[in-house]
Amino acid sequence: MDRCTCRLSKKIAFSGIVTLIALSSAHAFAQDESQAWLSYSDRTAHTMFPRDIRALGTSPIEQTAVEELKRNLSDAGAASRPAVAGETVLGTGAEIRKAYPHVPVPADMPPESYWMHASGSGDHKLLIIAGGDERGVLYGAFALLRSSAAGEPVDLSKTPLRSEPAMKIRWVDEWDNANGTVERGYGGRSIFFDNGHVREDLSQVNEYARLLASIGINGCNVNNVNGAAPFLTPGWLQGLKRIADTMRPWGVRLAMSVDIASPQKIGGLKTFDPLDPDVKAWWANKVNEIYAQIPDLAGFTVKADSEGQPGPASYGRSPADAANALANALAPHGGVVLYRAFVYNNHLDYNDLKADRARAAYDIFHPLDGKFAPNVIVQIKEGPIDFQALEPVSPLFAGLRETNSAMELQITQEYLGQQRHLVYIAPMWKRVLDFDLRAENRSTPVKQIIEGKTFERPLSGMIGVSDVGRDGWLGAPLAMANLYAFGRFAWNPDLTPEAIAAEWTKQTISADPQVVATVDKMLMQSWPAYVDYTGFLGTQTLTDITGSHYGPNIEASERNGWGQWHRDDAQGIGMDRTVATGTGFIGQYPPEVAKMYDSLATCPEDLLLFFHHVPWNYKLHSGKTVIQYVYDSHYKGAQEAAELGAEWATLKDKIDPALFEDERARLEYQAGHAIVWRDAIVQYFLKESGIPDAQGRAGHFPGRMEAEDARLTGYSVIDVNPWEDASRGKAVSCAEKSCSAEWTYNGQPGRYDIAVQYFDLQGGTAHFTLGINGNGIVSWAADATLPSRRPHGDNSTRYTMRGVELKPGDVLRVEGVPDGGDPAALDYIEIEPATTAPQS
Ligand code: GCV
Repeated sequence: MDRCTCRLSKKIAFSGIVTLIALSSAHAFAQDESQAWLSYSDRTAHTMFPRDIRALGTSPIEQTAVEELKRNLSDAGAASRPAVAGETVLGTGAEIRKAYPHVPVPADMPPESYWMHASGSGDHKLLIIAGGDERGVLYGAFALLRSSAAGEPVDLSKTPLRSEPAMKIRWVDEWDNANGTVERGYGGRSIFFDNGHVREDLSQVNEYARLLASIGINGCNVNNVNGAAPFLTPGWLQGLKRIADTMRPWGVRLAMSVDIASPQKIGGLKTFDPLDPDVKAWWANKVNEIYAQIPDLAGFTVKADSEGQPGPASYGRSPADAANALANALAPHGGVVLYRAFVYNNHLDYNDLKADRARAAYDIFHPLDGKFAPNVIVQIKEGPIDFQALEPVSPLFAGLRETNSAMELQITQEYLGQQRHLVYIAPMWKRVLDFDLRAENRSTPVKQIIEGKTFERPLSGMIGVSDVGRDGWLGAPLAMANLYAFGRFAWNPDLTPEAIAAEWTKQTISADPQVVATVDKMLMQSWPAYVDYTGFLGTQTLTDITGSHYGPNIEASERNGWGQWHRDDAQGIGMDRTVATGTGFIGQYPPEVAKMYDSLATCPEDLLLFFHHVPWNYKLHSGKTVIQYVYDSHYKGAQEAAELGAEWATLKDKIDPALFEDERARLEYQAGHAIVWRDAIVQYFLKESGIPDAQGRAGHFPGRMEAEDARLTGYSVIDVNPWEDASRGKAVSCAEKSCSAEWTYNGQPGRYDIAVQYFDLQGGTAHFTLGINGNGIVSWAADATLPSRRPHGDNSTRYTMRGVELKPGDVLRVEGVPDGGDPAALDYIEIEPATTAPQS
């Protein structure tokens, strides 16, 4: 059966009634953020089903499914829904067939699939949820709960609902460290570990596994791919067993990252050469020891010969040698090895115009195609560099035809605003999934490759680096749409980002059509906006690539060994990756795609500078020059970021007030930080190219008054590094108890918004006051948690006071009071016509 007959875009109808979108006006606002899209609040969408619920089997997973349906019926808002008489019965296909021989359960249900059917009437309604196995039963239960959020009504008595996952491997990876920190995690400390141990309280692990199960995730790798060796020691294995036991009732299998040097690091061997017989024996024994405690361990993930992690290259062995050594140990137990293709040299020579990090994965893994054991899956990041704002698809997906492959995506927003910026990544993922690599000159979209269809691979899938933490999972409520979308795509990559956004919004925030339309619009706008203000025409995210990966830092990617280069100079910009004159990376793609990228005429312009080096005045198809595009796209991007806040403002009084205020503040911050990005990139490339902005914006800020030009008391002028992160490269910093900067206003009288641009550093909470003519009008604390302890684009922050009456001669004064390591540094103030109407 084609999985798209699954009709998940339909609401479920059961004997005529049956779906309800609860829009009670007596809001309980009971949703708890930790439940995310499973809050079952009275605002969100609900499906109705017969209230007597039972499972035919006794397995923990079937019992979990029953409990989840009951939880839905007993949660907030359920009382306002009419009850449906009759029975909801869950079981595997075999169990249902035995108990209800008349029910037409399909004979060919694959593992993890589900089938739902309704019959009967009055008090004898019967809703059947059958699973291809126990996990399928649980997925069916969650599909039932999701169904009213998913689309048009369908009568289950006439049209049973059937669905199966597109991909076998649907895992999340967590980069949690033994000490409880999470690498690239922005939602607080680990839910799994603390101070070198598995946490005593695993209740959040239980809730997380519930969320994962609801979107069909079947594996969770809990420890970081870096520094994994200690996790194989006996004490850790006992703790990991507890995690596995907690996730098992949700059908989520534990996986773990392993360090390929473990035989030496913790095993006492003199070598970790994967071909050494003692090393092989060590792995076999270790794996037996693990399975004795965790009989359903899903497998190992390996990062080797990458970013300082040890690897087989130390012994002249290949990734296949290393992967197979582990795979052979795991095979008797049914475990798999996810061997990461993120292997590259981070000491490349910038002066070598042929050097190219993008080439690494294909150069290393393509020659090994067919040499991996059947239970090895090569885990390939979606792009050839590293989760940038925009990259082309990795050519390796087409380069492995006799090897299992899976795609690694990042749910945590490392290079995408770290959850402080709203970026719904599903449209980017969709672009990757749908990209047709034209392998063998035929249609071979990436999604079909990782479904295992294209090259008939038995194992394949999607892995999302999630990095949840204890503070609201991803640390930002709307970022949870990304976790949700990841699972939904892994189940069905033919879904659209728009449909997924609507499903998520209806279940998480509200089923009110205006809310759904607005939130979905915002989500869909957010990634293009982020690309517009952070990295243009394929230059990737122009951030500090050796540090925080957050704010603007254009030179950080250049002139070092990391290879995230964009090669800009006074004449032009871009990496020449063509076959004839460049690094030859383009030649790694199948011929039709390579031809498209190789030619300036056919290369998609949003990736132009990823593939080509062009002069600043190179004309795009629109007739606009590249440098003018830089100016225009950044002004547009900052404007788009501001619009997100304006759209959200229309939802006041329509959604949970706490959520409204939380996201309002986030979007206000984002709009300010988008201006930091815009100004950094625009002023940097204005200086570099020497070509002015045809619209006169770049380098001209009519309403801006620089801190270094103010009458300063206590403040000293400092150079900001990198210079582009401050207006004109300078700011003022306070080494006294308190300092002030004063400007005299000389513009037209009227109502204005006054923005104060300051640096909110870690290590203290500075305080600021903005005053006019000696009267303080507003104070605020610089108490955000932003990367870095010195002033630059990571922590440049904007506070805006709106609707202030000003007349010529008014004296504006900002007072800064440093605290600890935060010197209350100031960049400028900016006075712009008020954006809000006066209060009547
Ligand atoms: C786990 C990027 C990240 C690293 C990460 C690495 C990887 O380089 O910045 O934090 O390390 O990718 O995927 O292994």
